[in-house]
Amino acid sequence: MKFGIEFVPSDPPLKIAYYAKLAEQRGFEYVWITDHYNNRDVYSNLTVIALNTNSIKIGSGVTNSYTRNPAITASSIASIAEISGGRAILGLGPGDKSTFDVMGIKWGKPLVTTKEAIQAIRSLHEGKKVYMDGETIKLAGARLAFNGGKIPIYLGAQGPKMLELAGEIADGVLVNASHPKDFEVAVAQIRKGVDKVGHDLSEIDITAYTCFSVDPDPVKAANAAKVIVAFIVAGSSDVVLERHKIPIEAKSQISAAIAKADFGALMCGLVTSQMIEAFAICGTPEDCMKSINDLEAIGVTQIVVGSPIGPDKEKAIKLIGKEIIAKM
Ligand code: F42
Repeated sequence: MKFGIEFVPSDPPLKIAYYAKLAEQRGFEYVWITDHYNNRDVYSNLTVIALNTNSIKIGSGVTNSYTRNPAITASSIASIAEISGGRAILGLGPGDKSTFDVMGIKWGKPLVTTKEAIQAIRSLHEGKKVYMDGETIKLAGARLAFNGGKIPIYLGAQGPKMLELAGEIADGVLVNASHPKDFEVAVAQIRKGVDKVGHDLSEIDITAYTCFSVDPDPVKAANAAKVIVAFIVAGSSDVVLERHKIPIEAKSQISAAIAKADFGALMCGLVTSQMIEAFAICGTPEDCMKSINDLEAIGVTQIVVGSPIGPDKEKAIKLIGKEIIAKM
């Protein structure tokens, strides 16, 4: 099992770089930075991390091809590859619709758009002059003037078609889920894509992009996870909630509490232990280790430790290094 760590750049870049360096020292192999317009810029963060680390691989986790033209993305991530000495990974997904709405960006054909963007970016990284008259992506002779080398592309995917596409064309897939039940479904879909193109499942890095909260005190770990789990429940499809036997009406109750910023209600009852079990890897290092082993048995090859990481980020990174990564 490989370990990655996700940071949301709601903290200043130098603080994130400090955590990334700590993670590198504690055995993490990947650091992923999220991309939303309302947080600090993903590529600025990746640059600062590249300059403050030596070996950890650094990726956008994930950018999209609506807010950034694929030619710009090809150039940005190739710049990170150059700055980091070849450690860059491009994580690309269809994007977060709610952030597009407020920017006035129309979210059309996410599957086709993402597929065409990956094809365009790969061709640009191969040094080609790209003419593309796709359904949604149009390039008329774009070419990069420098060489970023071969950069792995990971697809952020949850839906069945997107997971299948990942199996067909991506080097890795970042699945926003933490529970074996979700990965049973996801791996079957990824396998369909892999089979379609005659590849082997082992060629794709199946990554669990988890909500993770670890602490020697399991109650503290659970409390730290509650608000994140609330957002996951609010954003989950009915199919996913049913899979985990979570009442569908809980979604609207939690969404209403989030809309009113009623965090007291989330902390004291609305977010249940059943929800935390379904949507987070949470508890003591031993509890987390058990969940990780269960995911590995289903085919997960990378665990991304995502928000909140733990009640105290720095302590949690050290704890994961010592009690989980070193013991795997
Ligand atoms: N989104 C961000 O904006 N920023 C991030 O930092 C971020 C991180 C992240 C990390 C991991 C991860 O898994 C997702 C992450 N996301 C992030 C969210 C990501 O960008 C997507 O919003 C999320 O993965 C949801 O995508 P999805 O796989 O559910 O795909 C959606 C688009 C979907 O509906 N998929 C359907 C499916 O079955 O997979 C396919 C829909 C379809 O076929 N559409 C047709 C098409 O061509 O696109 C068109 C149909 C029509 O009628 O027009």
